[in-house]
Amino acid sequence: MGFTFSSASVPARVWFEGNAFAAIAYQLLGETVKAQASLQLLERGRLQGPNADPSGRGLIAASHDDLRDASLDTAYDARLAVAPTAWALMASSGSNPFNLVLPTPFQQWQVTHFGSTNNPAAAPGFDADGDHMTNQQEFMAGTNPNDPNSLLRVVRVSRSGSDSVISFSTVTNKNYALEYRASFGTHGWTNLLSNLSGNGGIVVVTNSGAALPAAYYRVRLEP
Ligand SMILES: [Ca+2]
Repeated sequence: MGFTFSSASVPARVWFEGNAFAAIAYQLLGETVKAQASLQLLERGRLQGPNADPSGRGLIAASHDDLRDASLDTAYDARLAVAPTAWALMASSGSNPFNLVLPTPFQQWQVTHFGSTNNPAAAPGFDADGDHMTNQQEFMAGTNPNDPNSLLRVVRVSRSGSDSVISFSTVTNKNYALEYRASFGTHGWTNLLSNLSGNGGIVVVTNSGAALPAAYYRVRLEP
C-alpha cells in the first residue's frame, strides 16, 4: 500500500504523484526495497488503475476521484495526468529531479542504435559494423553505425571525354565538399566544390575539363 494525499484522505486511496516522490526519495536514501515497492505500486496504477491506459499514455493521478484535503480547491482524480507521469518517469529512471543530467545528442544516438550509452559496441572510437568509420564519425555523418553499406565515401570516379565524373554517398540535411589532389607527393588536397547538399543517395559531380592525367578525390563533411 502506498501513500495517500493527506491525513484527511482515506488511507486506502493512493496518490500516485506522491508515491513517485517517495520512490525518488527512497532511491536517494539507498532504501532500495521501499523504492522498488513504490515503483511497483506506480506500475500497478499505470496498468490496472481506474481509467488507466495500459498502452502507455501515462499514469493516473490517484486511485480514486477527489483526493484532497479541506484547504485545497483542486483535487487529484483517477485520470491520466502529466505531473504524475513525469514524476513516475523520473522515478523509474532513477533520476534526481534536482540534478537532472540530460543526455547529449551523441548519447541519444548511442541509445537509439545500441540500446544504451555503456554498450561496448557504442563506444565513440569503435567501428561496430566494420566499415572503417568509427561510431563518432557515423554520428557526425548521419550514417547507420550498424550497416556496413551506410558510410560516407566516394563510390566511383570515371572519365567522360575530358571530364571526370565523381559519385559519392550522401545523407539528407548534410553538406559536403569535394577535394582532389594529383598525387600523394608534396601537394595537399585542393577544394573542388563545396556546399554540396546531400539527397540521401548518390550525388554525382562532374569536374569539367579535368586535365590531370590522374587525380585522387575525397569527399569531406562540412560543418
Ligand atoms: Ca562503422
